[in-house]
Amino acid sequence: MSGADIERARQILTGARRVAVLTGAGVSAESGIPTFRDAQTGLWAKFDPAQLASSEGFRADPPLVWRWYAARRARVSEAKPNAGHRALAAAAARFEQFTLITQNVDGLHVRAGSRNVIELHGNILRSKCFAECGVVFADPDALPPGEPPHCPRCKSFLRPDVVWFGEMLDPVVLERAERAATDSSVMLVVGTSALVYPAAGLPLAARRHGAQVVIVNPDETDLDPIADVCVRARAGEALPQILATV
Ligand code: BV8
Ligand code: ZN
Repeated sequence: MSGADIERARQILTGARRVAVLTGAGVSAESGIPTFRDAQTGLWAKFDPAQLASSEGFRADPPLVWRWYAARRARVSEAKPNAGHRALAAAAARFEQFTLITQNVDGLHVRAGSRNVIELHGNILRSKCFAECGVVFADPDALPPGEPPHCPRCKSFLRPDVVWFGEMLDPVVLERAERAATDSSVMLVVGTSALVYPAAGLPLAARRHGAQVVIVNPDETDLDPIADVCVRARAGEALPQILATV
């Protein structure tokens, strides 16, 4: 992590008026939640996450998929927001417009105090009726028993209220994210491999509308070529330094 990159990122954000942030699993890694990349260690190593995170996967084996989400939900419930989440929450008030767009379903940005968070892919702590009859459980502790439990209204299965591969994002949510990106003068991209669409298209859209792009990621990503600066560091280390005095 070069001081020069931190300084460059800080310069770009200092004085910026409209900031949009896109985060991925990397921002929660320091909270002990494995990224998608390294999620497949241990128990779930033999499963393809895109297969588990799909309606085909759920139909093929509802208990398996439900248990996978239950295991992830338990990790999320134990986890605490880290310095990266907190730096983003604290920085918001310093900008005319600050929109936090996340691919994460862990709810840690909101728990860190961030407002105006756009959860592109839903939230793992919520469950809903697989048949979309409208039943939603916001509190995992209120879930009926069963793996998966049955919907109390139509007896179909319950499923996690997340966007699965092959499923459309909520058009209202996506439209809000696209507007925040194309309105922004700076787009901060933190902890994402930028391989999943339409989320990965947001920094490109921001760039096309004249925004400067700042990336924070210890590794290279496909987005690096469009960035004004790539800060090769972990979010929990870099974000407090970049955002502290802007
Ligand atoms: C859809 C919720 C209509 C569920 C998720 C265009 C081109 C190609 C493919 C497509 C396309 N359009 C659509 C597709 C298909 C597909 C897609 O993008 N496939 C990919 C794999 C190629 N998209 C969809 O299916 C979307 N729906 O488009 O519907 C449609 C349908 C079919 C065909 C056409 C159109 C729905 C996508 C949403 C799926 N749901 N999550 C759940 O969580 O269980 S996606 C899920 O995976 C996450 O939400 C996230 O989006 C993604 C994982 O990416 P990251 O978060 O970036 O995590 P990753 O582990 O990959 O990387 C971590 C990064 O952090 C790394 O770079 C690492 O270096 C860095 N890092 C590590 N530690 C740190 C760190 N950084 C900072 N600090 C650290 N400490
Ligand atoms: Zn139902």
